[in-house]
Amino acid sequence: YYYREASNEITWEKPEALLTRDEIEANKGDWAWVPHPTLLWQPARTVNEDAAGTVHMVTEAGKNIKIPKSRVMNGPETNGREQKVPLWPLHRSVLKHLEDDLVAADGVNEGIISYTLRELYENKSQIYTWVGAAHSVLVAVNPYKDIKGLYTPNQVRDYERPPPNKKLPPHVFGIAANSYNALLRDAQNQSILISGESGAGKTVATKHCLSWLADVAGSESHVEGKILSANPVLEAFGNAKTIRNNNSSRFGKWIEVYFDGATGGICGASIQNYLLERSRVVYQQRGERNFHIFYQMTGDRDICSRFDLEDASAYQYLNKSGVIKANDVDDEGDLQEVLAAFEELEFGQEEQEWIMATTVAVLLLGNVEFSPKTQAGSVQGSAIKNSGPVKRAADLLGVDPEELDHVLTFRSISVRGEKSVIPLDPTTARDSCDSLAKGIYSRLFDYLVSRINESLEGRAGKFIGILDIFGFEIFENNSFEQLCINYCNEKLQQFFNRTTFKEEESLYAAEGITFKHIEFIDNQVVLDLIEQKPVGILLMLDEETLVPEGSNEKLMNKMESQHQRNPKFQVDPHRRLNKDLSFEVVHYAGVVKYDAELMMQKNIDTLYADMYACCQASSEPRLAGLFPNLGRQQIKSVSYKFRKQLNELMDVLYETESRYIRCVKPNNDQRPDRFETPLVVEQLRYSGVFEAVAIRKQGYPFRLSFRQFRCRYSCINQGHVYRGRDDRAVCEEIIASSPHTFEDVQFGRTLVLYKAPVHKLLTLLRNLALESIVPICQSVIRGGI
Ligand code: AD9
Ligand code: MG
Repeated sequence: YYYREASNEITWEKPEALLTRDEIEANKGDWAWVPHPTLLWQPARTVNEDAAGTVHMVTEAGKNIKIPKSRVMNGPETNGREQKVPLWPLHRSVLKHLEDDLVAADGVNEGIISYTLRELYENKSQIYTWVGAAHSVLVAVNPYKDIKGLYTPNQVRDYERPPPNKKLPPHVFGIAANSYNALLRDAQNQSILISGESGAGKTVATKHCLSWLADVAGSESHVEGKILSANPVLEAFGNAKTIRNNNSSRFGKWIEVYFDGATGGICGASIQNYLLERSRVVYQQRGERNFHIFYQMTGDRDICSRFDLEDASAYQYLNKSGVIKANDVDDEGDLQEVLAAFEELEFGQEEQEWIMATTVAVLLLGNVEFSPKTQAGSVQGSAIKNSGPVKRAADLLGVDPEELDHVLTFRSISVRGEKSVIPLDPTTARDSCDSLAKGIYSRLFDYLVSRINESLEGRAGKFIGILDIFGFEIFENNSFEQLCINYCNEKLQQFFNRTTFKEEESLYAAEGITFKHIEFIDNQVVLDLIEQKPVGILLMLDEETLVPEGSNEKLMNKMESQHQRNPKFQVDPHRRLNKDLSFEVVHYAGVVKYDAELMMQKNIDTLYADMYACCQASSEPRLAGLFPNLGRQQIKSVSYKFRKQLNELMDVLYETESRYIRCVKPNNDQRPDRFETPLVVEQLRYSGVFEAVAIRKQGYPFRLSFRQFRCRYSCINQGHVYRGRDDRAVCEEIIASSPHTFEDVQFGRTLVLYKAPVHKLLTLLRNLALESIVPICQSVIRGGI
């Protein structure tokens, strides 16, 4: 529908139509989205099209532009699928009345969605936008600055008890509040799924949800204080400065907060962690840091003297990446918070001492140096050059220093049942020392999580679960880690599509209205490619990891012959010639090229048996406890463990009512006031926002109770008096007695349901009605009443 401003009359033309070239000619002056060099899309109106194939247009700012027809003809519609689409027509009034709900906006295209988010962000400092009137999906754009008054106690209270007659703006507290209210009302478990790429604001959003719940549902046992205290500990050991985020979480987490059914107060919580980035312990790329805790400890005078620690620059695991001090990271202050959190979580003194000692031991393992041992002119293994770090590490770990020395330089293998010991050359010895450091650190992290869980008083009652997990990743080089992460996102995307769609249909059924079956994209084919037994990529990888002669190359060949006909799996036809070990997966968010070069190595999570036994024999019961006896079949791959965790999580999620926060990063420089549209649009596509808007729009995205509808729209038929009548009858009459035709309005049991074009028409008529009423009111006021 086009609202022609000039004549101030409403003309009703083809709804949602896309103009053809001929129509562009015939519809001169209509608004449309056209390409823009930096904003991606801008609104402009057609003037004419010349014979040379150029379209002449005028932008919103009055600038004349010319666009080759070819550019105009190719616009990516909805979620990025390329279509032959001419100009996207646009409702002029949209630019005046920005909606804070993307479903209420005009169409599902990049133009309107990015325009809405940008205008709200830049001109109104409004970082939150709803997707749909159900307020179960929120888009949050990271402001990279504190927005005054956004998270005050007043705001907390407003979302707890919404003031009558005040429409609250979209807010992360709104998501928390909706979850909490639904939990109390329906006694059903709830979930909040937070996604977005690194630095988008997931962890901050998680903290806002938790702090809102703690403020509103705090209990006498003060367990909410402990829940908030878990964070500094987890962040010290699990977060690090990366080039994308100075405080990047290097693990995923799922927190369940439990509520007492009778009082509504918090009564406990539990945390599950996923895929800690262990490799960071021994290596960081330039400009990044190791986990915060190492710098916190080496920067503290007291801790340094207690553990005989030197400055961070003295440690190989810390001094290779070029950064020791990170901007905006207050290592000293954060350490004090960690220590206070340990107290709050009731970690004993001796236990805290052990945690620190183990952390120091990991650091010392990085300083062990190996020199070649030569025999008869050839290298025969290695010897430890500097005994200091090994002795000290052994002491802190409670293991025998000679034993540690031995397991670092030799490995026992068994060939056909016979055991023998082989010496390790310096490079292999260094690698295996690194794997010991990673093995100890990641187990220490698991230990912290399980101790925090003990302190959080466990599970009872209904819960709200919050998921803060890595978003979809496409890097230049993608490997095993990205495959796991993207697999996880693929799963969550399926969950999102299925539940959104199911929710829509069950609402229509409950309202007793007729509806068309909603189409949605199910990504089961990609999921099968990755996880199906026994030929999914991750299963084939596990299989290859188990066979003695397995190699990444053989894995690649097997995958190729198994999946060559699968449309979601692609390899370069010349790959064997070029010794290329890469394959592509067509994910819902885009095509990702994975390198299989190190897949097997990355999938193995076991320490060499000797090292394992050495730690198991530690005189420190806590360390020994991290290395339990394993039966052979218990030695599982990283992928196996992650798949198991993920499937368990999915089972839990399918039993909850879910809400979503899609976090978006407006620029790559962590700077305020800079909104780069192409970057934002890309993320919206990855997080399925276009799909979400499309699903909601297919159904009846607008639903008001009879009362709400009556209050809002009885003004459109001026002169009609509805006083004293039933709400439903009034609603029906508002629609029936209007001179305009409303297509697709449904009256359910409790709601009026309708689509975007009807919403637009109603809003327009209401605005026109109010405009004509306001002057009367003003003249009445001026008249002295
Ligand atoms: V990562 O995948 O863990 O690397 P996150 O968790 O998505 O990432 P995080 O929440 O850590 O990102 O946010 C990054 C930074 O953005 C924060 O340290 C803040 O400086 C900034 N930020 C995020 N959200 C907000 C906000 N609502 N208001 C102000 C914010 N600043
Ligand atoms: Mg984070």
